[in-house]
Amino acid sequence: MTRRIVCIGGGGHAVVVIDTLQAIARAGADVELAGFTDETGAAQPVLGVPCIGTDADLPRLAAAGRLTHFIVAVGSTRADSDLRARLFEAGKAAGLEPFAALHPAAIVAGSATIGVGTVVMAGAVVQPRAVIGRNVIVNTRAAIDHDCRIGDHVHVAPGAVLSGGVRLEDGCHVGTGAVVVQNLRIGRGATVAAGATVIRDVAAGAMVRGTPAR
Ligand code: JB3
Repeated sequence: MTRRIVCIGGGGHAVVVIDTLQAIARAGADVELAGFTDETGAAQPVLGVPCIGTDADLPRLAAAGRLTHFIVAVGSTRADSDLRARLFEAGKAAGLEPFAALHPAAIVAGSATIGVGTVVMAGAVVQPRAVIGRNVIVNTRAAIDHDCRIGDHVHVAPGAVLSGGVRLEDGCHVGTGAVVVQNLRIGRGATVAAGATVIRDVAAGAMVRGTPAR
């Protein structure tokens, strides 16, 4: 059955999510990108995909069968760290299923587990026995090595590297190009700044930066 997918959000992150879904469709998956929602409900098309309203329209569109699945396509959460989690719950409350989108040019080991609603962008690598939660962003060229465990609503930004056995708790953000050495734990909602090198555990809610990160 065709999955009719809506992206929740229509900004910079949505461009990459939409391109990923278009690549998946070109590779032969039975998916249709029905549109995106944003705060205005009246934005210009993105890569040819129309804005179909605001999030308030989702229950009606789901009930009419025009949509079956969703992806949270808002990436930036600096002003509101729970936004992606809230939008995930809103999509489900509208009666839609979260869709996991793996770009055909991502490498995902057969023994890795990818949660619902998670996106794995082009050039990312997810190694054996990694377990990735729900509504996670594994952004462009990020590397998740063997046995990592990643919670829900996490963002691993472009080019970030997690060595083997790293644990990221729910809602973490690992910034662009950051490195986390093996077997460390990054606590719930913590932020690792872009370019940081993390060599010890990071407490829940903390923000660390620099090399070594503190
Ligand atoms: O660096 C990279 C590769 N990507 C960045 C990404 C992680 O974060 C990107 O360059 C941007 O810095 C940022 O992308 P994002 O999150 O799409 O931000 P922005 O381009 O500012 O667009 C935000 C979009 O979210 C706009 O279309 C808003 O209308 C929409 N939005 C905000 N709140 C919402 C809501 N859309 C819906 N449907 N519902 C909301 O509650």
